[in-house]
Amino acid sequence: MNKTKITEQIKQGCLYGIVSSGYSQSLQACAHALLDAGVPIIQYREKNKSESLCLEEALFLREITNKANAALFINDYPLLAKQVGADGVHLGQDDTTIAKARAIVGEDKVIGLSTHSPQQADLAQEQQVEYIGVGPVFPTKTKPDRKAAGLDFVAYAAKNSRLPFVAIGGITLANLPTVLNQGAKTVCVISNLLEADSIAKQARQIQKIIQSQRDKS
Ligand code: TZP
Ligand code: MG
Repeated sequence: MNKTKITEQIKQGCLYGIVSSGYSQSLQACAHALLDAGVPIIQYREKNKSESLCLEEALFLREITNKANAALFINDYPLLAKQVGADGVHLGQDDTTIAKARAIVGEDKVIGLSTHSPQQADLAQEQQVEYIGVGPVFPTKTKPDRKAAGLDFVAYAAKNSRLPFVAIGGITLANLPTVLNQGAKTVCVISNLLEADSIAKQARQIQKIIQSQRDKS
């Protein structure tokens, strides 16, 4: 998918899905469910798998995201993103530098950068990235070592970030309106989606709330 279209989508507001193993359904089933629900962006996030398995899974995700006309991002690994023709790579503060990642993925791909404080969000504005992650908004077992940055950080990003941002961390169907009320447009949800009885149904409900907030503005 086109880089401008993806960044515009993040700016306007959408659900950003992440697939990861360790949930009751397979990675493949999780991805299919998210795409069936029309989730436009999927990130592949695996921390402890072999390179060959990551390649196999990322290629599978590329195939099905292409069919669904959805964007695919790879967490942490610019080389893998390049190898599978992903739309971009998502980096944390301690991952490969933006310059190195850019040299690998190229100018026409999206780079996202996680930020955890207003100071990091400010610094990111000067970097060659297309969007920032903002969080964790709430404490989350998906990233237990990282203290919650809070709803105030979402409000700060909404007010000050020229880059589109994705609010992440502990977001659920129940607390989503609070996050959107702070000015978030796009949210990323992992456990509240992947642990749902019906991932597709949960994704549709979350997207309905995002859409109704968009309709108001
Ligand atoms: N970065 C900040 S919080 C987080 C990441 C990857 C985890 C989000 O997962 P969940 O389950 O939606 O809280
Ligand atoms: Mg990372």
